[in-house]
Amino acid sequence: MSGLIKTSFVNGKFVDVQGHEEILKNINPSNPAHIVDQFARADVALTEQAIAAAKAASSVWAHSNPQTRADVLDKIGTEILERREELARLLSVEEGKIFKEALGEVERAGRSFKFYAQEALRAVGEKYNSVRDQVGIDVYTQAIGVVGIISPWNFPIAIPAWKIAPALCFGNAVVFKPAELVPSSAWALAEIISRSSLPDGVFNMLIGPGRKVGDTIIRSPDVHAITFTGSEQTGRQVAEIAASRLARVQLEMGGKNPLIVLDDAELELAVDVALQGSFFSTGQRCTASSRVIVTTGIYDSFIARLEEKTRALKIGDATDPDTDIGPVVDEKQLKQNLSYIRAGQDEGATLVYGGEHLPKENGGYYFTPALFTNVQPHMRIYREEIFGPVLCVLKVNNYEEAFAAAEDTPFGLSAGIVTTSLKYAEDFKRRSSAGMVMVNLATAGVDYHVAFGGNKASSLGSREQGTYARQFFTKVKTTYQLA
Ligand code: UN1
Repeated sequence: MSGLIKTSFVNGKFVDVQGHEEILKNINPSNPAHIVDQFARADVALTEQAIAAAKAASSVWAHSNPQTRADVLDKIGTEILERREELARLLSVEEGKIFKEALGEVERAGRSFKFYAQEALRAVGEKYNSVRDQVGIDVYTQAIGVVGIISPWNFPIAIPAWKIAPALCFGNAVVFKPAELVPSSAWALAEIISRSSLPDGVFNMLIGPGRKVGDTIIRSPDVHAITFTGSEQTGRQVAEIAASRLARVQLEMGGKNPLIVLDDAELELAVDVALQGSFFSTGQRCTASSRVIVTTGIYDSFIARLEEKTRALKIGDATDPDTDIGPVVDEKQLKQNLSYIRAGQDEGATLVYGGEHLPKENGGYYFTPALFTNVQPHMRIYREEIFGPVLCVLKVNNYEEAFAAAEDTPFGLSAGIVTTSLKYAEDFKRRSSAGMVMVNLATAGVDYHVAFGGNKASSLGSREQGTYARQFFTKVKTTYQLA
């Protein structure tokens, strides 16, 4: 542990420790005795200062030269990529994601900044002839103003990056609140941003609790738009408050993503896609496949091979190169996983393997990936998002039954199918109500340069990432002029 107490970043500097703040300890879930960092928690007053600083800086940044914005974003992206190994180690230690996955996440964060560096230079408008003589019309986009960014713990750097980069790219000022479980990656990112030549106040980061910091951001009349990734329950509250004051909102919430495995699938590929989508990153992804829907012909061989490969997975310290699955993020999440395992058993599902707390000397929050069969569609483990490595298998007779089962959920983030049939692959892509559909690929693990998001209870508002992000981070202006 570094002796230093780290702080929030407001109006161009890391604030001084006052001495009266609550102290937040960032705990390593692989080894809870290890305190990664300590933070002085921001309060309502500091959050208000950050919002005021963002408001004051927003109009200069909104009208800044696009080359200036491109250079700032490119510089941030370059440093993230240059320091990828160090940042990945930090991420792995604070979140429990294995190093290889953490490295992928850091690269994605760096590349998001690089993508939006280029996007800052792209054309933004259209010219029209008016239906009235001698009138010209321009339609183009402008910055919205101040954007509130609230990010979750499961992607400590990639999600902040794919929200902050487009916000800055399109000329907005930012008030960013990372999840309290993973402040160290966010702090490292803020430190990189602090040296990027952004004018003071354009970027602010507050490390503190949702009930104070998050709430103040969401309710402030000076925050014009809020982008949030997290639980459905919190997302609904964010949306209600934002709607009550007519602020723009973008929500990415839960998933209960289906993966269909058809008789004609290649067995090894199907098993690997299920393992990757359901168990990797400890199942802590809103895109994880937690419902695997399998047709009868391949069912027995699929389950046998899946069980064999699940048993072979190594659970351990996230930074150990031999580890396949790191710990659960904290004790609360571990207890929640265990309670869902009991609920599944009580409702009559068969626990084929896993679902246990795996005690180790250092007391990490280790949990063996769980494989349930004999699952029925009404069971809680099949309907509710667990956010852990818990895979429920549903047996069906044919593609049509599989399709109906896949659709039977309040969520609609991602959906996958493993098949060698072009007909079923095409049909599934066309008819699925999910926002992202994968064929012969895991439901989780997406590119950084294309639209990301879901439908139904998974998402609200326009898409994140890629060129689609412009819709959320800008407003449209239409001008008319007499020639
Ligand atoms: C991915 O699967 O690559 O919170 C990204 C989440 C998502 C991101 C998933 N917003 O899990």
